[in-house]
Amino acid sequence: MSDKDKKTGISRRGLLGATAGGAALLGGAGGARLAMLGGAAGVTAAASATPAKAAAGSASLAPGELDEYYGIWSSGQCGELRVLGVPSMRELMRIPVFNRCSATGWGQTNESLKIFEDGMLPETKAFLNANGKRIHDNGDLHHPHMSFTEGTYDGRFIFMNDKANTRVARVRCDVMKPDKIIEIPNAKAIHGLRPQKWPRTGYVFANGEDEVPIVNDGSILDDPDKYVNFFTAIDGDTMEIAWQVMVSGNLDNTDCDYQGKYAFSTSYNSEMGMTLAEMTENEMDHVVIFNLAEIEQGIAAGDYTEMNGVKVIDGRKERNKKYTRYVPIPNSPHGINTAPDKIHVCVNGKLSPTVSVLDVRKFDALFDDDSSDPRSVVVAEPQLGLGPLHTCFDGKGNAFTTLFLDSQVVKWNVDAAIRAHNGEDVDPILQKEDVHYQPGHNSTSMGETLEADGKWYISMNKFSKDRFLNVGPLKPENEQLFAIEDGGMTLVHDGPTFAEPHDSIIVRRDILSPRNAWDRNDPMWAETRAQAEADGVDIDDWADAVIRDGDKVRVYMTSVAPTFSLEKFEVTEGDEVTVIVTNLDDIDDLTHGFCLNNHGVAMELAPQATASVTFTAAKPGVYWYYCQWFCHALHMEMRGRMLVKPRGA
Ligand code: CUK
Ligand code: CUA
Repeated sequence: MSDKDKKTGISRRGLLGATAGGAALLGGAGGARLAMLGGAAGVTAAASATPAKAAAGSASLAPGELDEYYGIWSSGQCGELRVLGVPSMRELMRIPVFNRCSATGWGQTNESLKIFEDGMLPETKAFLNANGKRIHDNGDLHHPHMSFTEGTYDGRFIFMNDKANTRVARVRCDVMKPDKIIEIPNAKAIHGLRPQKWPRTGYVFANGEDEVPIVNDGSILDDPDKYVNFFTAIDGDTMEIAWQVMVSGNLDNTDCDYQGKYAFSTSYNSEMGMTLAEMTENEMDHVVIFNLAEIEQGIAAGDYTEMNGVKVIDGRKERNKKYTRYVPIPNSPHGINTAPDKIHVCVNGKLSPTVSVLDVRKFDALFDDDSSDPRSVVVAEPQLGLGPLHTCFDGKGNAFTTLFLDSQVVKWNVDAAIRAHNGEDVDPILQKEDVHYQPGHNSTSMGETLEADGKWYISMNKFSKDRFLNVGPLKPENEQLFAIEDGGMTLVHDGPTFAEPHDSIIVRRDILSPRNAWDRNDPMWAETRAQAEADGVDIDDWADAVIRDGDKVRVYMTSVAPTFSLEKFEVTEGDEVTVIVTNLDDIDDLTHGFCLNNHGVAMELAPQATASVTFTAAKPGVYWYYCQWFCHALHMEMRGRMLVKPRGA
C-alpha cells in the first residue's frame, strides 16, 4: 500500500494529480534568467551559461507528480544523508546519520545512541567520557553508495563514510534510517568508499586518508618512515571489519571492478610528506590496485599482523607485489570511476589535466609477473582540461568529467581516447559546458551501475558566488541538473543547497520501496521491547505504566492522535527517567513527537514506532511535554505534565 490511505483506499497523490493539470514548474523564462546571470559571473567561465531550453519540459513535474529517480545525496560536514527527487530536484528527506538531529531525536534517543555506541572503539568511549560526551555528533559524510547485486543497485542498504571521525555507516532502505555506525580501527579519516559490485556487496571498501604512525602512542611525530595508511574491507552484511591492507600514500577515492577481483584507490602524497610542499613534490602519484583473492588467501595463510583486533596485510609499495600493485598516475589523482562497460576505470588527475584510463583486463597479467610495468594497464590518458576531479558515464561509451579549475564539465568518448592514445588522429572531447562554479562530484542516472541509462547528469558545484540572493559571508553551494538523453547537455535546474553535498547517486525509483509504517517487531527497539516485557508492559497496545526501579523510573506511554495515554506522571528530583513512547497510529504520515519542555528532550515517532529517551529529573516543578509533530486538528492539545517532586519532601 504505497501512497494510499489505509483507511479510505484513496490515493492522495491521485487527488492531487487530478487537480494539477500538468503545470510546468521550470519554463523558458527561468532559462533566460539563468543565461543572464551566467553572463555576469566571472570565475574562469569562458562562454555564457547554457540557457535552459523551453523544450526541457521533462524535468518539470506538476504538483503531486512523482519523480522518476531517487537522488541519494551526501551533505559533507552536516553529517546527514539527503534524499532528493530527480529530475525535480525537490528535497524529500534528510536522514540524520553522524549528526545530532533536533527533529528526530537522532543522537539522543536510546535506540540511536545504541547504534553509535555499539560501533565505537573503546579508546573513543574513554575519550568522550573524559569530555563529558557519549557520542561524536558531527560527521563529514562524502560518499553515499547503495549495495549491489550483480552489478546494479539492489535496494537493500546505503553505505557512507565519515571522514571527520573515521566511521562508516549503513542506512536501511526499508525505513531510511541507519542501523550500523562503525568506527574503523587503525585507519584515520575514512574518505573514499564503495560497495563491491560483483557478485554482490559483499565487501564495502573504505580508504583511510590520513597517514598515522604504525604505533600511534604519542611518541612519533616527524618520522615519515613510521607512517602508514590503511585500506579497509568491511563485510556489508555484518558490518564487521574483514581485513585491512597497509599501504603507502594517502588514499583518496576508491572503486572496484565488475568482476569481483579487484578494488583500486587513488593516492596522493606518494611522497608521504607532512607539509604541502612535501606532499606535492612528485609529478607522479599512484593508484593502488588490490588483488582481492590474493589478500583473502594471505589472510587464510596467516600472512598478516593483528592490529587492534584486525587482520592487517602489508601491501606497502615494493613490499609484496602479490597483494597490491602501484600504478604511477599524474598528479595527485582524485576521483576513480569504473565505467559500465565493465572494462575501463577512469582516474581523474586533479593537478594534472589528464584522466588516466585503466583496462581491468590487464590487471591479471600485472599481478602474474612481478617485473611487469604497472603503466601497462593505462590504455589512454586524454588531456581534458584543468582540475579533473570526478567522472561519470552515460552507458553509451561516453564519460563526463568535472573540471574544477575550468568550472566546466567535459563530455568525452572513452573509445576515441584509447584510439588517440594509440596514435590515431581523433579528438575524444565531444563537448564542454560551463557550470557555476567549480564542480567537484558529478553523477548520472544509474551511472555507476550496469544499468546506466544516460538520461540525467548532476553537477555538484562548490561555489555559488553571485548566483543567488546574498545571504551573508557564508554562501550556499550550487547544483545543476542537465538532461543528456538526446546526446547534448541541456541545463534544466540550477539551485542552491546547504553545505556541502559532495557526492550523489541517482537511483531508478522502482529499486526502492520504503515502508509507510514500522514493523512493530523492528530490531531498532528490540532492547526497549525486552525491557518493556520484563516490566510487564505491552507496548503494542494502548498502555501506560510508571515503573520504579531504585532511582530509575521508566515511564511508558502510547499515542493515538490526538492523545498520549499518559496525561501526567510523577518522578522525584534526581531520578534517572526513561520515557518510552509507542505510536499506535498506522496511517501514512501520521507521525507524532515527544518533546519535554526545558529538558532538551525531543524525538520523532513515525507510525508504529517505539522510541525512548533518558534524562535526569534535576529540576523540581511541573513540566509540560507535548507532541512536536503536527498530527491532528487537536495537535496543540496533545500534551501532558511531568511533576518532579523535591527529593526528601
Ligand atoms: S571528494 Cu568531495 S569533491 Cu570527498 Cu568525493 Cu571529490
Ligand atoms: Cu501528535 Cu502532534
